[in-house]
Amino acid sequence: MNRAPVAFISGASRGIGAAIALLLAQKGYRLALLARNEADLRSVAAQTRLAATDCLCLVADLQRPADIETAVSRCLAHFGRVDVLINNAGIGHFGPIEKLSLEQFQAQLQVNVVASWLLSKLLLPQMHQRDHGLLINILSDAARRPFAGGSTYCASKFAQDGMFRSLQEELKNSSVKVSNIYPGLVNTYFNNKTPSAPQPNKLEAAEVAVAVWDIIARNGEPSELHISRSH
Ligand code: NJP
Repeated sequence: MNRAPVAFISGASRGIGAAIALLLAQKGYRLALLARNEADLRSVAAQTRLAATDCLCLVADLQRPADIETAVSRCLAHFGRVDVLINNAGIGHFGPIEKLSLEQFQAQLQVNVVASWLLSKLLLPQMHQRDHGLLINILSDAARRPFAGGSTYCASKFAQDGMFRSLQEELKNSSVKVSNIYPGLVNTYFNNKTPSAPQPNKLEAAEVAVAVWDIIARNGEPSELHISRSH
């Protein structure tokens, strides 16, 4: 029986999620990678397999609860367990409220808030059963810092913050841990077709991945981590 631990990473087709996948593959993790873009997902999976990891691609749209349920079922059927859930996927719609649509706000809440709640709900029972597990959530400094043009993004990140801090309270007497990471700006594709131009005030996705690994290596400590370059 393969005893290598399993990580489930949402939003693993690029950016921070892909960087986490590559690092965890090097650390000996088996991986379930979720995103919509199958070609991008397979390209990340191919890179993780260079580290000889067992990697399952889960093509799913986090705006669709049925996709999420199918992805979790496929993952548990394949691996039998998930040790670490990384709620990373996120979208951002920015701008004055008059320029934003209700559909954008709803998508923002669905992907960032509802999907990470549902993934946690579906994967927690098997963690409780084994009395072992870790949830790592990629939030944002925008979860504590409102800014002009951030009405929908900040709403989603404040909501995730409240949700996962509540979950920390709910699980405080359990062996399952919840840790929240609050990055500042990161050099990724976020909201773009191409990666943003590297800027010295931005973190690299690989630095966020290292923070994730440090938390895994310390079994969920710290429960809250803020990382950024200067703004
Ligand atoms: O973004 P990006 P990041 N269903 O755009 C996936 C937070 N953060 O890595 O579906 C399923 O490169 C998408 O895949 P695809 C941020 O809020 C960032 O920067 O194939 N998957 C891709 O893999 C977010 O929570 C910054 O398009 C969906 C991934 O999500 C996290 O970091 C600063 C999906 C997004 O990759 C990762 O963002 C900060 C859907 N409906 C916090 N929609 C920053 N970059 O500056 C998207 O404080 N995905």
